[in-house]
Amino acid sequence: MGQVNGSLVGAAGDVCWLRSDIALAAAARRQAGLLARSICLSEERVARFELCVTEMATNLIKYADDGSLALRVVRVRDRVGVECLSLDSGPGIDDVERALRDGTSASGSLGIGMGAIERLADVSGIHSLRGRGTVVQARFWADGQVPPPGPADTDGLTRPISGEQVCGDTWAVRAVVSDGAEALLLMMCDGLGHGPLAARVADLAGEAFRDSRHSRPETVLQDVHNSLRGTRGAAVAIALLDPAGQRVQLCGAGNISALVASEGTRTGLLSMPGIVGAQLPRLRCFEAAFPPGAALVMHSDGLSDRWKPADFPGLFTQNPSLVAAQILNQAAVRRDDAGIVVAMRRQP
Ligand SMILES: [Mn+2]
Repeated sequence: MGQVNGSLVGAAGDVCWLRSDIALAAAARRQAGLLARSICLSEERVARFELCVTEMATNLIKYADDGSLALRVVRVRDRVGVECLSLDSGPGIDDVERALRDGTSASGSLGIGMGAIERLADVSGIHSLRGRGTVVQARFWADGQVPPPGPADTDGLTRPISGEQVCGDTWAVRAVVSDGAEALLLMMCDGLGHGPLAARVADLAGEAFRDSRHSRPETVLQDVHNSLRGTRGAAVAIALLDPAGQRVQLCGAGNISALVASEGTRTGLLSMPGIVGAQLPRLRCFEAAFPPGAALVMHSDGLSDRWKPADFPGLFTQNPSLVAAQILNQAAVRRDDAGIVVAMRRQP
């Protein structure tokens, strides 16, 4: 195996959030075209992405109480794609399987058009909680090829506090060598406050995380701390995920929530009180098992930590983008930036 330290697996990029209103479909279609052309999707596939996004926008306006679309460029290792996520607060779909078959949604619910999205997109998904809300995903890879799954699949999502364009929360994932085997390092960072100054802190943390030569969570956190000196500071947690050893180790300072969900159980991983960049406590690592089928979820205090995996039946078999989107959809508080990162170990 080659040297993989410093190889970025994924990171938060710009996310364009569009709230549901009568202009949504036109705005979303325009944004979809811009993003798809920015990664040089073929014109035929640009048109398909636009069609998907228009369908998702139309569904939101017609059938959802309230909702938004998140459009973004996604990068996983050296691959690039575009994605649209639809998040709404209800009423939800009674029968997702049935909704995937076109025209069978007799009640004229959100389900209409879901079959078309599934056929058009390279990767699609839907997760619905009756009365609480639905998330829908459509992803197009630049070359149309779905990348093979890694040792653990990761993804995240950020949303700025309403009224701001930039987000002070960020996440990133890096491949490292730990004990001779490939492992993953994940960072969740919440720059204090919000707006451009918090986003600047998030950018610096992202750079420090990417450039760190280390693979131990506490050493990487120390590197991030050194880079954030003189800024307003951040809450940061770093997790080392070792698929071969089936363990996750976490070191955090400040208010970042982290838990491992596995077969209905939930193991919390503690962060120390402190402010990264200003007041770093004596660092300690906490450890939990990470067996096949487990999911590691880390998020900022822009999401309530009262949610429980048991409240999300069927979610943890979905892909990490959809998992991140539904937890953010259900648990985010509107008065802060929201950020979440998820790692999932596939069942063999
Ligand atoms: Mn916060």
